[in-house]
Amino acid sequence: MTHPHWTLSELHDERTAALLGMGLGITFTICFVTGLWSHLVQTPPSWFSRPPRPAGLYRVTQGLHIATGIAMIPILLAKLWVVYPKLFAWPPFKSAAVAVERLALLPLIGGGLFLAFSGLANVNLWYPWPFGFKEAHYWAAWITIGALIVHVGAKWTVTRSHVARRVPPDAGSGDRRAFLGTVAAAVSVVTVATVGQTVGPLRKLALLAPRRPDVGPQGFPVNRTARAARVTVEDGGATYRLTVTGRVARELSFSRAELTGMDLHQARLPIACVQGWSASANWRGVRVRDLLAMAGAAEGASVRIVSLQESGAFRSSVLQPDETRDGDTLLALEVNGEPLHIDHGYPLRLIGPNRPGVLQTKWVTGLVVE
Ligand SMILES: Nc1nc2c(c(=O)[nH]1)N[C@H]1C(S)=C(S)[C@@H](COP(=O)(O)O)O[C@H]1N2
Ligand SMILES: [Mo]
Repeated sequence: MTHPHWTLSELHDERTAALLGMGLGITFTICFVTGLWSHLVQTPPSWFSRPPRPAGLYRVTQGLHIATGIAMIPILLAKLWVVYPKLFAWPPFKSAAVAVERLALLPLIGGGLFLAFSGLANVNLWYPWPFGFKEAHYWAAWITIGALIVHVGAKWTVTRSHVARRVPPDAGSGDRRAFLGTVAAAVSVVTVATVGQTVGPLRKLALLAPRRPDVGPQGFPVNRTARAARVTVEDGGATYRLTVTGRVARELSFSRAELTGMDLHQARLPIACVQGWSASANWRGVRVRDLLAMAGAAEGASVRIVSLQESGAFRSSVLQPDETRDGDTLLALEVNGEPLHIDHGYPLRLIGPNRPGVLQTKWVTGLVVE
């Protein structure tokens, strides 16, 4: 056992900062790319078509986004602790290059802390701010990566020589190892305690996950309950209808009993919530493409899915042509062999392959062909 006795002079050095910086650079890059992907699939521009396959892709990319985002927090705090004496070095600007490098630290540190804080708050469904989470988090990511590129450019040579060990290790290397070991241990602990929300065998260890993947009605979590969404199903569903309208040859309307009597299809698909938890289930329901064929809609149409929920961002979503064509894109009546619980979307919910959780619309009452 070494007794850590880190002193300012020994650890506030370039090598420690360089190694932590490498760790941050790698995790931030993974987090940034998976975040861009998430933004692209949630708000697809006209040139982009969300691929329905592989069915579990979004589950992996979003799981990585949340895992790397959380793993970064201890590394970021350690790095700030290591470099903070330098942040206040005087005079602030020795040359123009140093001035640019130091000015870029403001958006870098501010952006990094904002991303970590807003991301963690979102995972915990806590919105202590007046702006939209998605947009703010997205734009902060661009500002931060811009500042990061400037920073990496400025530090490249120094970092490389330390990582390649061209600079001989100094007297403080034992303490540094202990310090970095502690940071690595903290990263492992927070990672194991969060990835359990998407990696089944680790679920018992998901102590930091606000929603455990196996806890909730019918064995998986609920992000927004029917009560929170102010959805009620009157007369036990007797007056419920699903309508198919828009650009169709004939408009259709079904009761739940009529849907239950149709040709049903089963698929095992995950709900992969943007907030990092995911869970697979066996869904059974009507294929969207069968309903569209019955209504005489054009092949490969886009379809707006409308729910009984009257307000809120997730009350409606769009299926793109590749998704409506996919035979696993279902309006589910049952999950894991039982009729849907109202919090999972009874009387009817959308479930499709490789869609972010926010787009798996619950309490569906209408398909509008566009
Ligand atoms: N109408 C409606 N559908 C919705 C939502 C919502 O708020 N309203 N939440 C979405 C989100 S964010 C997720 S992760 C999934 C969760 O589905 P579950 O509650 O069955 O697990 O439903 C989605 N469908
Ligand atoms: Mo979600």
